Amino acid sequence: MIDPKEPPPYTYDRDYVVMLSDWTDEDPNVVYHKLKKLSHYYNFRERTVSDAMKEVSEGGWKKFWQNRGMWNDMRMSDRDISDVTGYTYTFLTNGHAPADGWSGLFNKGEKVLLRFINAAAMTFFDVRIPGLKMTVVAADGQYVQPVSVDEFRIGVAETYDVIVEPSSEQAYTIFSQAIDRSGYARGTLTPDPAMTAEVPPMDAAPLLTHGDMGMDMSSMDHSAMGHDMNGGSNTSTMDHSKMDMGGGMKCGGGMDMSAMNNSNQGRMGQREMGDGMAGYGSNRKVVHAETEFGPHVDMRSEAPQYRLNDPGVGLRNNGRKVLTYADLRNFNKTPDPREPGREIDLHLTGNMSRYMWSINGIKFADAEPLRLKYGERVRINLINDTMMNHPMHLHGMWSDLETGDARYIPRKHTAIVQPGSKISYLVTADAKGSWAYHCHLVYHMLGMFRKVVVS
Ligand SMILES: [Cu+2]
Repeated sequence: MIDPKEPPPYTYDRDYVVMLSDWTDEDPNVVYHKLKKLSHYYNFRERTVSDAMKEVSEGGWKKFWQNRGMWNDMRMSDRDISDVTGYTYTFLTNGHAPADGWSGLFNKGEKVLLRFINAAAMTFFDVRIPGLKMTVVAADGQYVQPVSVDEFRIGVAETYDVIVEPSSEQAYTIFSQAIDRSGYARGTLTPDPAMTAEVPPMDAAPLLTHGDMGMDMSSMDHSAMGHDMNGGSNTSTMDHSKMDMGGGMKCGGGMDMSAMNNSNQGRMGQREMGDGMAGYGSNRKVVHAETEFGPHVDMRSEAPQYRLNDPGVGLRNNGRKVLTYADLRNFNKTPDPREPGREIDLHLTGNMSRYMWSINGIKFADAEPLRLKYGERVRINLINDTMMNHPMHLHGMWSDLETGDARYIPRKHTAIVQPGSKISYLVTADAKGSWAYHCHLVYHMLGMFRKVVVS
């Protein structure tokens, strides 16, 4: 443990590191080759006949066909959440499988600091401790203004420090569900090593929405935004005639949105992206580079949005207060208040059926390094043109994540870019040398990777 020079801006009576990870006995090369051959290899959540009958009985045949037709036309699945799942992974808390579980002791009335680290290869976790509020005090090791939550999503390589204050003589479960609900990691906070707590049931497997695919929601019922699509209501309000799904569709398992872009050119050209979102970075319209067109990219977000206050797929409207990036404000003033001198757009791209990943359509092996001038302040806009969450990790320099308040911009080293969304951060190029910049999902980083050179 490295102790800070100055004492932290909070007190606690004891602390634990809580490291979450995913373990498989399969050789990682075997896992990768399975994904290359069949990107859905580990996903058993595709729809079944009984799902379909349930949907029909709830919404009727007409709605059913509208929904299914839409997803099938796009050759996509709204259940495509994780590449590698609990089918092969066991999810661990400090190295312990859920059955035995790790436990940490406390005395009633103590303030316990839990330092969560997501050290998984491929898994996002949704963490909560039923019966306890968690006060988030640091993100990626940097102090933030305290925020009280019931739950938070932690991407691979992110860290969150939270304080809990168990006030009764009982055990509590640290429950960390995998994002696709294919399993969970379990820990216990307890006043007595012999005492454990109930493990809650996992939430339902999440479904992706049209917003998660970066689609324009303006023709949709806005009150429905932010809800997971539940075999029902949303699609029916979409104007299908605006979505030319015809000619441009090829590729299995993916969606070529170029047809859609073309048919919407006029309308999209006038649309200001991110309007009314001051403090959330650039207002420039999203443009897809030439390199983003080709067989190696099977989806481009039509209208990616800043969704900082969106807890993300599977966590929306679950009745709990879930941490979002919009809640993160630096405990201290923005370290470098300069306006950025320039902006760099990086599109996170891929072809999911071929399991190829890239940035701006160019995989690492073919990419030029990203060059920053020593001392400059730049804005990096990350646009997610895929259906997956990507935890983007920049080495060597901080990512000052624009979460809404320019005076207290939180510093992170890893930031989740939600599917079909965009985020921006400011970087002060204060470290000369060559740095790695990549998605932290191990099977994505071969292609979704850039070298950054500061000189
Ligand atoms: Cu990724």
